[in-house]
Amino acid sequence: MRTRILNALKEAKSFVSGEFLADNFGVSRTAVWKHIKELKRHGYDIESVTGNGYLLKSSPDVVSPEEILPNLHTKFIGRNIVYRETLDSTSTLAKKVAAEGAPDGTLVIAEEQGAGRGRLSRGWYSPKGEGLWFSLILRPKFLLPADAPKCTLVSSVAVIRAVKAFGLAAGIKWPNDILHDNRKLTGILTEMSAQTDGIDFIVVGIGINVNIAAGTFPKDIADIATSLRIMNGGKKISRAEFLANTLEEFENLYLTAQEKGFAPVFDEWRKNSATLGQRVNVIGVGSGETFSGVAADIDEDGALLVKTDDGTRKVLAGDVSIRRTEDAVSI
Ligand code: BTX
Repeated sequence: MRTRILNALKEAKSFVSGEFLADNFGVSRTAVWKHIKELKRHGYDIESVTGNGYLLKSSPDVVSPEEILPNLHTKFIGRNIVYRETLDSTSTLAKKVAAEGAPDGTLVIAEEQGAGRGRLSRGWYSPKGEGLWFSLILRPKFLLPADAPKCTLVSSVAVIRAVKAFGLAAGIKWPNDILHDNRKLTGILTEMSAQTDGIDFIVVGIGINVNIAAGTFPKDIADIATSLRIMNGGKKISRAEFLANTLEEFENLYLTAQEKGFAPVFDEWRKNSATLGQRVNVIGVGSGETFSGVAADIDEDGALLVKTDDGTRKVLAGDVSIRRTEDAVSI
């Protein structure tokens, strides 16, 4: 009800009477007033004038369902939203609610994460209100457990499309980073719960540095991180709009993969790759084995094909850390 009242105020762009809202939504004027009070408590600046009603003057910069849903035109991605102001990790909560039966496409999103997770127990810096820190729950009947890493590639193409829609540019570093000027803009963490006979659910966790200002990243990542705001000459970008764009692109790509297979998605991935054609060092996690070669292509599994002096080696996501040989720092 609160969302519907808010939408009515947003659409009107002028005063709306309490009586009109009450009649329209079949509730009492006192109930309307209570919802307005609640919206004000959440940071909406609403003017109330006796005889005129309510006027929405400004909305807070939040990624609550009230702000996301009016912008979002998807069939199932993000239609069910779990929103928190603060969380340890959206992926940790997503796995919990997925195990409890949350529907396909559920979005778990937070304004800030206290313990955002990267791969291999690394951390992910997730300051309040300055980025998009979210996880999607997927229940793909058309995929086998071995296909799960392909969702990382789908996600990176979705983010690239959204970046382009805002007039900016970035490239994909295999398997899970979006870079601009060789600095990390986005990280993607794909996790799965599966049985021998199929996938129970996949959680794709995506962290996008949206409005983090130049010079404010913590020291340890100051030289390797960037944000859309920095790329946009210091101008802020609407997180709710960027999210809606990313989710719509994700759904389009996911449905394409379901109907036609991953080939068209992988072709777009190749066109936006910052890895292909580069000389890379591959570092086996656990095994510690290291080799170098030229990143030649990705195959039909989304694995990276690296040409070495001894032939072509197939590199699977999750097993390796990969660096351009000329990179001075590890990212
Ligand atoms: P990764 O292991 O490839 O990258 C982690 C590394 O990236 C860190 O060790 C650090 O060097 C660097 N880093 C940390 N925070 C940032 C940042 N904000 N911007 C740029 N570089 C950074 C990448 O793992 C996968 C990250 C997924 C994060 C999302 S957020 C929503 C969801 N919830 C959750 O806990 N994780 C995912």
